[in-house]
Amino acid sequence: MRFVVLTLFPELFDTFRNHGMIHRAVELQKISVQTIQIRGFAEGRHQVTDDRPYGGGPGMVMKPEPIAGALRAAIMTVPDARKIHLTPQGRPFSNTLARQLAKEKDLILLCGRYEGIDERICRNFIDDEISIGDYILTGGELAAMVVIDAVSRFIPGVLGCADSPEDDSFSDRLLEHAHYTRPSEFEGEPVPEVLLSGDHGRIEQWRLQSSLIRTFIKRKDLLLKHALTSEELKILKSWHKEIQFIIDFQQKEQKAFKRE
Ligand code: 4FV
Repeated sequence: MRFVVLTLFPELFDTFRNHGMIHRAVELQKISVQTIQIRGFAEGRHQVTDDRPYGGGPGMVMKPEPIAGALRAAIMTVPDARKIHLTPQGRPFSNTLARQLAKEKDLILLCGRYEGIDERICRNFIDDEISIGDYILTGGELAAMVVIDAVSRFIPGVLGCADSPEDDSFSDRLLEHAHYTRPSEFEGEPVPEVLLSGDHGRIEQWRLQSSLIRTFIKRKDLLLKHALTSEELKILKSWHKEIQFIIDFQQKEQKAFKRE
């Protein structure tokens, strides 16, 4: 997949492109991350890319002409690309959306700055608006990097063979189980014995319980968002039974205590 990023700060992507999984994926030619300097399409000696908002108000707005020029140049390079604008107005980004986008041929990512971009670009050039979260950034570049990183993980051959995006948190609806590695004892705290047992059945069961309890404690919303498997439901019911037993026991104790 080719990612073409339209930005006023292309140098921000140099470090991103040259490290870790992204660098490896570029080396393996699984992805490419090309940047286009929007200012290169601005008129005049000062190549102005922003102006005061019509109707007054604080801040500046990105002018439509330089962005339109940059978009047209990008479309020449990647004519079948999906054109995405990173903005707080956009669809919430997620692993599910990342998996969907990974099926596209190429992606054009438009990074805004200042208060935002002229609405006529959004209306006439953009296929999708995506937000990485309900907060305001100073620019869309970090959001573009988030999208490139998460989408690239779903491109075959990008993650190491053992590693599959299908084992992620959120991929199978629950938070990931707890992870441990050597040493088997760290500052007096041992690794759960089951993980050293070599018994893959017991390890799978432990990991499923670990995912469920972490999701229950940290992200209950996910348990109401996705269908659980019968195995997962069985575990929740067993916990429910155990908790009910404890509640009944405690209530009996309190009654006995009051009687005394
Ligand atoms: C953003 C977000 C974001 C808004 C004004 C850039 C900034 C500035 N992009 N998810 N949240 N963008 O805050 O994607 O132009």
